[in-house]
Amino acid sequence: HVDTNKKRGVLIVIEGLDRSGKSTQAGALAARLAQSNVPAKLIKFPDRTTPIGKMIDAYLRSQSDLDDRAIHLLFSANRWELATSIERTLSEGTTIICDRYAFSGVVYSVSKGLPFSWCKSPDIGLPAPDLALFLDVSPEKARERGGYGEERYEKEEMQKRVRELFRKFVVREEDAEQRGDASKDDVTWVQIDAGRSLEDVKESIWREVQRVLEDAPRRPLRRLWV
Ligand code: NYM
Ligand code: MG
Repeated sequence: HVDTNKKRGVLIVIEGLDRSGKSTQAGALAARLAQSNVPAKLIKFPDRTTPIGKMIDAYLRSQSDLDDRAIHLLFSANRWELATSIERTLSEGTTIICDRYAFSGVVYSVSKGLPFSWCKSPDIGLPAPDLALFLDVSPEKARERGGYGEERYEKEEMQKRVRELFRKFVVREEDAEQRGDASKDDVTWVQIDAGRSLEDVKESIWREVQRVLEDAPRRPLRRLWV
């Protein structure tokens, strides 16, 4: 007997620049969901623990060099190797908070000069997030927070390009929504001003999450960019 009343979990993606406070906020959100008795699991991409993840890690720390397309496909493969487990977890009723997802995949690679649609294609069909939060922070704020780290991409010029591209994702989706465009990506984006205090950012995120926890379980899980 299948319990058709059992609510599925919700897929929440948190995206943003390096230094935007994503990981802190993702952790805080997981804790808050647990306190509220919502079963939740925190995951992050890249998942550096798998064999593919280890290749990505070596690349990011400049211990290896890879063609831009090759590393792009590895980032995507790293998501696909976890896609089945994500779907299973959601169908068991556990909500997933995902620190970076396919949107990071696209914007970082497009920032290096690869074509937008080429970058999207390997991630077509992944479980689509019910909510994508873009934690927006200015390069100035990131600098105040101690600047970027030592990894590849953690340079101000690159981060500026990445920021503009993330914003395009958000705006494009909002526009499609308003036009009632059927070809829209079916991803609900919310931009969060992550330059504010930790507490303020936490509250904004919590408001959005409560809303999606109400609505999303009634809809089937969607596929990304199909
Ligand atoms: N990154 C992350 C990509 O270039 N493509 C991807 O698909 C993903 C998921 O990896 N600078 C980049 C963005 C980051 C870097 O991520 C490592 P993190 O969240 O700093 O560990
Ligand atoms: Mg980083």
